[in-house]
Amino acid sequence: MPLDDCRLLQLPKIEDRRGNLTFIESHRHVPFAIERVYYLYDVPGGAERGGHAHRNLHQFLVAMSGSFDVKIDDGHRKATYHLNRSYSGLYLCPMIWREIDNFSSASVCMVVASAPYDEADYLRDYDEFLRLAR
Ligand code: T46
Repeated sequence: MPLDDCRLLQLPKIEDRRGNLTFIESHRHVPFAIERVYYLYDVPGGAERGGHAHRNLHQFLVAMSGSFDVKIDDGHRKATYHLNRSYSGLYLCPMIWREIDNFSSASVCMVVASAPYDEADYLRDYDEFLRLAR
């Protein structure tokens, strides 16, 4: 099941009296080649992001600051992850419906992705997603 492939991944954390350092390398820390990075920030209280799935995209979400919830659904089962660390994140394989909410103030959601932005890769209709996922 795709939901079983989605998992929390720990990142390297280099602790230093000057501050901590974390890094992400393709295929070493995430199971795909990184082609894009984007981030959600200045998210107002009560806002929800996502509400779609991707046909082929692999992603890795990290709470760079603050916290938020990621609700995932593979058409058969659902799970919720609370992200609140900058040295771990949630890997999402293709064909996962996701909704992101419960953003804390000043939270930043960074996403590393396996491909450039492509609207054709999105499934934005839940019924269509279910039809393809089942
Ligand atoms: C996802 C969640 C976690 C671009 O032009 N380039 C980009 O790389 C992205 C990600 C978005 N956009 C444009 C497309 C829309 O006009 O930015 C606008 C907002 O995108 P969207 O409504 O898809 O944003 P979210 O926060 O609902 O979803 C985003 C990602 O699109 C999606 O892949 O999994 O963050």
